[in-house]
Amino acid sequence: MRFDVVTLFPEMFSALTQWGVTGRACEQSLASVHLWNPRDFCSDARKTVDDRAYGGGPGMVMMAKPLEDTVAGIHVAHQAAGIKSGPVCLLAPQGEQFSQKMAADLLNVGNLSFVCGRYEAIDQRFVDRNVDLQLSIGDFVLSGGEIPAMAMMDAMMRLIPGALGDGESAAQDSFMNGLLDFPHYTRPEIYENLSVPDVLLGGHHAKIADWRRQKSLELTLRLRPDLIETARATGLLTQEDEQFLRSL
Ligand code: 4GS
Repeated sequence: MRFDVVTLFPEMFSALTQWGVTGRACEQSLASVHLWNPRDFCSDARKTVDDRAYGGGPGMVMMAKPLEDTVAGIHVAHQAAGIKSGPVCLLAPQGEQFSQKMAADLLNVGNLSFVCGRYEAIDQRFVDRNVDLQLSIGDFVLSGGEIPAMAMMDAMMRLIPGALGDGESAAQDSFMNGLLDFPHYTRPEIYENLSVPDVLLGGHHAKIADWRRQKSLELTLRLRPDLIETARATGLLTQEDEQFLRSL
């Protein structure tokens, strides 16, 4: 999977490409991240990428032309590499809220390009002409789209077959089954007078699986009842799950 990212701060992406699971995915060429700085597509000596807003008000606006030339550069690179350009995504609070399902779905649409805004805003004409999809990581305002882009690429990269090592599994992750994760424990068996639940020490695999499923259901019902509704509506709950939920 190839990602192309338009950003004024390409160095930030080493946080994604140099560390941990995502770093390994890049190293093994399971994913690649190509960084594009709009400053490299400016025609003026000052390399201007922003200007004041028409209509006044505080804050600068990113100009359409350097961004559009950068996106055009990405398409040329895709053509040269003989690959299909996927959607161009803008990271913005007005976008659709990103989710685990979207991470899995976007993995199948092919190569993705992200546009990371800085400053107050982006000229709307760039958005109208070039952006296919607006995505958000939540209802808050960040100073740039770089962290949301990295969050989304992280969520997608770890779903690529082979990205997770032995003993790590995306299928077992919280949310892959539509529910919150169950509690986890490791050594020591007693920590500050607190013991590990007995069932986890017994080695009875079916009982352990039941306990974990019930903890997931219990936690999800308590903390995120909306997720129970969605899981039910999408057929992710069994008869036993429903029976257990009624018992709570
Ligand atoms: C988000 C967000 C965001 C909006 C980028 C103001 C700089 C900033 N992007 N989810 N301009 N929340 N973007 O706050 O995705």
